[in-house]
Amino acid sequence: MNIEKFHLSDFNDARKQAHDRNFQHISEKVNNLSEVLEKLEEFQVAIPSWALGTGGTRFGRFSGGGEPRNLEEKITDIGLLHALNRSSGAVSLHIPWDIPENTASIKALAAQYDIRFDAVNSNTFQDQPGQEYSYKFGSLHHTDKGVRQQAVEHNIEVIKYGVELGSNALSLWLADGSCFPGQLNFRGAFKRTYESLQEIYAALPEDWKLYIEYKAFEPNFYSTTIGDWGQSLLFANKLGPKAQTLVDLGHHLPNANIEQIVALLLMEGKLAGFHFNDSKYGDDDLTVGSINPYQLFLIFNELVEGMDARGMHHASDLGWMIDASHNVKDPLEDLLQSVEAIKIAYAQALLVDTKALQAAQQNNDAVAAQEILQQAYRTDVRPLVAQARLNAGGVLDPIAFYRQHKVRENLVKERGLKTVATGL
Ligand code: AOS
Ligand code: ZN
Ligand code: ZN
Ligand code: ZN
Repeated sequence: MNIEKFHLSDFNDARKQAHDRNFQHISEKVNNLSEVLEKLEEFQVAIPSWALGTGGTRFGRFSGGGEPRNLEEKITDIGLLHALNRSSGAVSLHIPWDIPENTASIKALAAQYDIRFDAVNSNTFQDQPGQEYSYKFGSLHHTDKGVRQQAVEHNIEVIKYGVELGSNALSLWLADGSCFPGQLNFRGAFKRTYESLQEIYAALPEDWKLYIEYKAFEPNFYSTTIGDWGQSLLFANKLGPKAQTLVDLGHHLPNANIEQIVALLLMEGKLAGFHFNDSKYGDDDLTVGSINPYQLFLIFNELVEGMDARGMHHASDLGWMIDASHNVKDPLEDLLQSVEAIKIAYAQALLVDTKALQAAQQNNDAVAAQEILQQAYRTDVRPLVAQARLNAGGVLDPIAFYRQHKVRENLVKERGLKTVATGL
């Protein structure tokens, strides 16, 4: 499905007057307006190849129809998102769910939509047809050297795909752990994982990063071998400068102070980036900002302050990816909402009066500190985000456009009603 340029401008023209009023109102209050707009325009969030279909539950998949049937159609869907919001110019690929049969042509297709390849994800949490060893009892931590070797080789193969596509990071999440006390020797599991990771690390090209994701529980319910940021950071520190810790927002125990974790990892130069999502209970993988947008803002506040302190470039010095997937929404509308939530939190963080906040902290003035943060958080920054999108060639209201132009209906017509995309 092609979104013609004239559709976009017709749509924007009809909304321009109302938008201008809102934008005028907020621009009077922002003193670094052009800087904020520029940063918002530049900021891109990678779309995971597994989130373009419904899913996210072990208990059933309920396709809404028109789901992408192959990698080409997934790239096309991301191209559609990017055309609307100009902020989804990257894809995070999962191997083997989305093996590119012809990397050159996939790369060319992505370039056509102005999409680059973010971190590539390996999978040693499922058995694939024809594979020699089973991952039932883990992969990189397995007691059997043969299983570990198979998992290492898979990761090296994923790196090779990534190199061909122009990616520069391997994102690694392990389901390895144990379900019952006594099942696993923790130190043994850690040491074996470290040995396996060393082999993968050694296969990284010069300019590549290894993102080490952690997760408190699930699918293992007693211990996870990379269960928290401490364990991930231990590995990352031992391995070397290319290895960093990836924070998936849904992978913490309830009420964890994620913004503090983020601040410290960033300070140590060990923050790889994010898997954005939201959750109420665990790894719910819900739409970003749907449950706890204040937490998201507090995380971005640490990011902006911490990245500025280290002279880092917001848009490109960390990996920004969504990792969410569920059954009840149209996945494309859901992704538009997620990207929007991320940009809103980022915009709010850019409005924080950092100097005043630092002064309040210096004086132990908790009241002033809260006022400063909430002043930014309670500002309606949506017109800023919309203006940045407009400047970049997108539409003022992506979801309204999507519905008005019956994008899903068109995709169903093109691809059929009974389609199930690969993914969780
Ligand atoms: C699993 O819980 C992790 O969030 C993974 O990052 C991801 O969902 C999976 O690896 C899909 O590639
Ligand atoms: Zn994740
Ligand atoms: Zn997860
Ligand atoms: Zn998750």
